Amino acid sequence: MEQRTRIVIGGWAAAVAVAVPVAFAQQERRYDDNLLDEVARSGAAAGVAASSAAQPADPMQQAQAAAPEPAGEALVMFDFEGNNLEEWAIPDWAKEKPDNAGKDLVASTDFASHGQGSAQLMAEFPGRAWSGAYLERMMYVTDWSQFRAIAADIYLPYNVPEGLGARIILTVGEDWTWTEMNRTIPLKPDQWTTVTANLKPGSLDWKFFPDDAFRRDVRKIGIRIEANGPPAYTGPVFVDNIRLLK
Ligand SMILES: [Ca+2]
Repeated sequence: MEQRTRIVIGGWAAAVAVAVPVAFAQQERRYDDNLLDEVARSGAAAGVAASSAAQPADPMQQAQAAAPEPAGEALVMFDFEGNNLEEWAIPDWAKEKPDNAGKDLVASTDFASHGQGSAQLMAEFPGRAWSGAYLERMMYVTDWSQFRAIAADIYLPYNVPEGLGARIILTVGEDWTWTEMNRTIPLKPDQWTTVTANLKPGSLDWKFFPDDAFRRDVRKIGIRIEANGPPAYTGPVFVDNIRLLK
């Protein structure tokens, strides 16, 4: 078993990342920072359960839910259930930028693509120059080599003008390299859009061609909702079901 210990800068506790095959329980498991560690300790090799990507609680949400994953299984990392933002936040450095459009982040049950809760980003896009609303979270156990892709669902209310888009951004490796998707995925009003990025070596989804080390040392995960000029929009954007795909 490969074990490596790293000291995370910025006051975070030292984290141990363990490279092991990832096992799934019989039912879909909610990701937490100890999951891969748990698997390593137990040596479990449980059967792989298919993920149900959308299990909304009421018919209204069902109509708006994202399409199920076409193949493979998903490990849900962040589901925002139980009024829990799971350490996602708009970082202070982002709030200080003149082109920041992110005002606040709260847990919500107004819309969800998975379960009943989501993260509600309150945004203020001025509709003039480029602006972006960025939210992020530190990762602790960071070896994603078992996974081919990362995905997140994003919902815009019906009254949002067309023109907003989203990217996933990862901060990877010893040098904390900022790595964003090389294009913005367009978001549609009144529906969930799944933003997916391939994590495999040679993936075309990033601003460089990653090698396998890329997905072995992910330190932060971020999502940015952005507008390249228009539209002007003040209101909520919902994020849910951030997951790794096998
Ligand atoms: Ca959820």
